[in-house]
Amino acid sequence: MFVTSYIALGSNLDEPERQLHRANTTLKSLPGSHFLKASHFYRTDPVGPVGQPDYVNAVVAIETVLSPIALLDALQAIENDHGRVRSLRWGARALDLDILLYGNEIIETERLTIPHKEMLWRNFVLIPLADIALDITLPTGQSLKNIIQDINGNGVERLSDCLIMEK
Ligand code: ROI
Repeated sequence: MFVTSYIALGSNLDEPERQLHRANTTLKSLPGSHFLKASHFYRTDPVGPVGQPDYVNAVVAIETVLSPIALLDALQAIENDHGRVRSLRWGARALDLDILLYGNEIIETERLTIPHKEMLWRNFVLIPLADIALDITLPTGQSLKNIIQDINGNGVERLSDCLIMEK
């Protein structure tokens, strides 16, 4: 059975926009999955350690038969392929792929927390997510419309018309 999953993309190294375009291309051929939509790209102020380059962020929707762990493994393989070195926590990275939502599931294991822990207060995640999923309700019962009422767009600037809607 296909489950809809939302994945956040972020990069602040090695031509971030190119990293995200490449990641979208790779995600389109993810095994057992169909690519549904991609948000616009956004230039965003770095959250966390100071002195990092700006990020480019986006969110995509896929439908997949992969289990959450199989999806996580596939995304980590793509990150590694983009030369990400998992050294510094919260440090600069060529490509970060995070599972935000997996159907209506709530998952808390050592490797996975879904919905993604920080998504509710990161405008660099919520703003692109709202491009493609404004009408969703999270497994916690909160509607995205309600959540984004409380956030501001400071430090998040739309870059391009890179919105892809395939279905
Ligand atoms: N800051 C921004 N703006 N975008 C990100 O994707 C991002 N990712 C991270 C931390 C270091 C928290 N900061 C970020 O992992």
